[in-house]
Amino acid sequence: MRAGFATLLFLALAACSAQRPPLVASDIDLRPPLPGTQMGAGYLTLTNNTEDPITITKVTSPQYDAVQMHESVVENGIARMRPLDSVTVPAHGSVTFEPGARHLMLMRPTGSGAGVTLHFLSGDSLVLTLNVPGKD
Ligand SMILES: [Cu+2]
Repeated sequence: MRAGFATLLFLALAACSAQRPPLVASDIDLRPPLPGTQMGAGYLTLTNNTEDPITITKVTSPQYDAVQMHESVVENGIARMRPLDSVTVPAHGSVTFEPGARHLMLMRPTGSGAGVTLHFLSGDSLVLTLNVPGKD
């Protein structure tokens, strides 16, 4: 009985992941740092295909020393950015990173490779890896 349940669960997960990955990125627009600067930005939409919210707590990239999730806010008429500790993609919902709002900050390029790889983590779990080819 126990083995039967485990097998069934495995098949269900396999079928699910084959058709629809849990987290999907679209409208990806990465803007590398301009010459002479150390900060680029990244914009994209994350869509959650699962029944549960997915909370992104960290983003890493081999091509950057640090990647931060930021939010642009206007305080006393001055536009500022503040780091976000986490971003939650609701169950069957989407979250957008776009200019003037929530965005990714690509900080200090390491100079490795033409494209950019981004790893999205939820705690210790890797929930999405994106390989974005370089533009030329
Ligand atoms: Cu920023």
